[in-house]
Amino acid sequence: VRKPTKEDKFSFGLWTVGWQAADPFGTVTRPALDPWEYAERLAELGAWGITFHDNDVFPFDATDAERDRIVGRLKDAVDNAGLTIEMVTTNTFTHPVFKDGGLTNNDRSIRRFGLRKILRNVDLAAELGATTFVMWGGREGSEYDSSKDLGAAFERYKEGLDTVAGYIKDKGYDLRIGLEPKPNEPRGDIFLPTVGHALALIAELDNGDVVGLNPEVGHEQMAGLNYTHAIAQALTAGKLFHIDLNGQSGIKYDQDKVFGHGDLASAFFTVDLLVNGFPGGGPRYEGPIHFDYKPSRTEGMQGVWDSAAANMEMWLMLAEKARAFRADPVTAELLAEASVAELAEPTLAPGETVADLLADRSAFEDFDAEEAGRREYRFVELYHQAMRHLIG
Ligand code: GLT
Ligand code: MN
Ligand code: MN
Ligand code: MN
Repeated sequence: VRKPTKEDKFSFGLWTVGWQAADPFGTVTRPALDPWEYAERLAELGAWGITFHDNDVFPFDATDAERDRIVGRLKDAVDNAGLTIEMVTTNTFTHPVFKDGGLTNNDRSIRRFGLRKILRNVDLAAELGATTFVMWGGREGSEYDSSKDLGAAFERYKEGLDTVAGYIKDKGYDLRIGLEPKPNEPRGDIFLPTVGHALALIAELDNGDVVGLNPEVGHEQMAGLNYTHAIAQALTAGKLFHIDLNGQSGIKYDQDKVFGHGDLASAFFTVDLLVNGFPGGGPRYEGPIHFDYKPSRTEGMQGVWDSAAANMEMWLMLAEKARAFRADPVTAELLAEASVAELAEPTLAPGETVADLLADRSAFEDFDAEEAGRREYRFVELYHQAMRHLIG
């Protein structure tokens, strides 16, 4: 498989390769490098972009001078390496002040502090040329239902998002917010647990036009849901602003494995959708191919770079196979037998009214449901055809 190039638009969070592998049961297993060292190495591997939280780059309590110096140093490295800073996000989860959340904390003074930290980082994101501002509300939630006025929590979540989105619009920044759903971890239950929950909340916002989704593979799969369906719905809603690709094996803790190292068949169909689009056309995802994984705790620095490269290689291998799958005449025949193209045809004819439908005897009175119930779809054979391309 060919080497990744900038045209592939591969992008990585600095917190991915930069994860030192401390977990609830053990200390770090890897050293910390400076942020620009990660950036330079990612560029060498063929990445196009990087993303980061404010505090992946400078400390929580950095002075303005320190912040400017470190950000400037990173920006120089990024420019020299020909990288793009495509997304910036805010850490509102590590410091103890955020233990009950930022935007939905019961403590109003903490909510005001959280908003200020986010707005400050929106300015930085715009200054660095990022076009997506991810908001993962990992600490927005609860362990105990008695701990929150849940109605007020959703009001405050909307207030916070509308404030940030309104600020972006007032400033005229070329920036859109990508909400990142997750069902649990670190909170027992996180608000906006799935893509569907986030879409519903966005529809209630005043400034929802600049608010969309950054769905993560593992986060939907932790909830037992289908990632490809989730991004498909976000796409049709015009809300798929960004993606977090990684691997997860079933409903358990957030594994953040290499893309494809969890549910491989699901990863294939995710790539099929992103590379080939819906079979009948429609909205396409044009954004970065962003990986949000964690090199496993067993890995040293060699494993960090091996695994970063593995994400990109996995994408390239699956993209090649997905293209071949769609181009294969056998696939075309099976798609036709399955009536896949027919689903793109509106159920009512152009201009047809409900009254027309009610008057159409062929649609009901003369319709042979028994006969239609006997039709073949050959969905299994079509899926197996995909598997032939994937592993054949
Ligand atoms: C954190 C989380 C990720 C989010 C990051 C953005 S932070 O690592 O687990 O899924 O994408 O805030
Ligand atoms: Mn994750
Ligand atoms: Mn994560
Ligand atoms: Mn993520």
